[in-house]
Amino acid sequence: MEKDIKRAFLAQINIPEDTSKIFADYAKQFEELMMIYQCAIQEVTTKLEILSQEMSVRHRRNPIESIKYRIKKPQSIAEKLIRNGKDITIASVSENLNDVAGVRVICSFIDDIYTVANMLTRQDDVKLIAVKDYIKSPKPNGYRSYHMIIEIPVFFSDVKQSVKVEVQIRTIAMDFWASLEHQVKYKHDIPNPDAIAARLKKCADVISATDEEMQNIAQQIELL
Ligand code: 0O2
Repeated sequence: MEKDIKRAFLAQINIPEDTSKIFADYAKQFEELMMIYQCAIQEVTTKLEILSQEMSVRHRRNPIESIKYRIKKPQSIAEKLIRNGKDITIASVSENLNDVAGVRVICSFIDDIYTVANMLTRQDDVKLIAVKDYIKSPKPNGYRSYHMIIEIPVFFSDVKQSVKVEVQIRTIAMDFWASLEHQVKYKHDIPNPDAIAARLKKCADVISATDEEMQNIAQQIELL
């Protein structure tokens, strides 16, 4: 069943047309897998929305500014599997990729990031698989964000399935930076990319200092 999965991926990214039955079967399996990830995203965003609603009513302020989500595109799924030397099969997607389902939480202050991470991971149906703290250890390019891989149960008509979701938590300023840097990364006709990277790194440092100072001010006026 697995041997020609690549064609199903290609179908998803609309490269060659093929009408064979086997091709349709793989495409269907891929669609089902994406449905499972979509449902997992719904579970996690619902948890976060409930926390946000509760914090708005019961507490002085809500640490969650906004919630975004995305399913990784078939082309990016295939590219990442190839980059990591993994098989291009349906089974390989769930075995080797942790970030097909992605949820991003935007907070005002740095401390809010850790508050939200704790509120989510202490729920007893949330299993924490891995953490990457790019705030305490920023990437060399200046990228800052708190990443968690969590596993949550999704209840279908006949089965309970554990699904991995990548949760990225960052401040408004970190998100602003990451979205420009992401666009730069995928633009290949930039003259003098090293100079742009250096300017972005400078912005990341300014943003980090600003995030810290904003938090200090908020603490001093007892907002936090
Ligand atoms: P997209 O477009 O968001 O799908 P791993 O998954 O652990 O094997 P990986 O993928 O390097 O290894 O994990 P990591 O470092 O946790 O990064 C995962 C995601 O974080 C990326 O997904 C980006 O969304 C974001 N990210 C990480 N580093 C950077 C960075 O330097 N700049 C920006 N703008 N975002 C970053 P994808 O798959 O790269 O992209």
